[in-house]
Amino acid sequence: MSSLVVYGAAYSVYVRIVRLVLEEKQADYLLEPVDIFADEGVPAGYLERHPFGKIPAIAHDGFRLYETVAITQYLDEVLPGPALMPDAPQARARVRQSIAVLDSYGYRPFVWDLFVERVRKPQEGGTSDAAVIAAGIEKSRKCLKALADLRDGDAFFFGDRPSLADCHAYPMLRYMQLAPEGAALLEEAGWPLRFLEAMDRRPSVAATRSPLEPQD
Ligand SMILES: N[C@@H](CCC(=O)N[C@@H](CS)C(=O)NCC(=O)O)C(=O)O
Repeated sequence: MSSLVVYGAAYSVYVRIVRLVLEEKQADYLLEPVDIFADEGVPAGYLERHPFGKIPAIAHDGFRLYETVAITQYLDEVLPGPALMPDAPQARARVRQSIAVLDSYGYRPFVWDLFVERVRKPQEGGTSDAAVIAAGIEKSRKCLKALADLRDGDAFFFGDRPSLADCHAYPMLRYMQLAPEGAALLEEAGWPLRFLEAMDRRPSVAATRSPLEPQD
């Protein structure tokens, strides 16, 4: 039996992306806690797994890998279960393009400028910066429009079942939804609500719920 360890924390967007892929593949894995935001800093030894001190990293039968896009494509190729990449080269390119757009233009405004600034900062005793949120709204709107232009599915990004693009988008859009300004943008765009509803019905989402989401 193969061994698969994910190093990271359940609150992390990028760790959840990897775990969504694993759950969609119905793979067995162990989540080994690594808290890179600990007061003492990145845990001793973890830099051997990830020289930049970020999460996630994985070990699969001793094969070490970091960087989420490399991890998810590797897992999709080596694990049994439904393929999370389409067959056609142009469709595969669209999946990769959507992921690159999410990483390059979505993650910062969706997660940091809206969710962290509006929700997490006050929870931790800080004060939200209205200018950061205002700029985040504009950047998020632009990114949601770009993603809308790439998608060809109704609920899922491509076709009628999840792909790596859906696993990549869900944790970012879910956090964004928890900020009122984020929820309003998702409603304005329309498609993200259908996407989130479809993903919310999947066992993979229930199995990877973030401790930072409302617990009901
Ligand atoms: N390029 C990395 C990004 C991973 C990343 O940013 N992870 C966040 C947690 S969601 C992190 O480790 N942040 C710690 C830091 O930036 O110091 C990947 O794709 O895996």
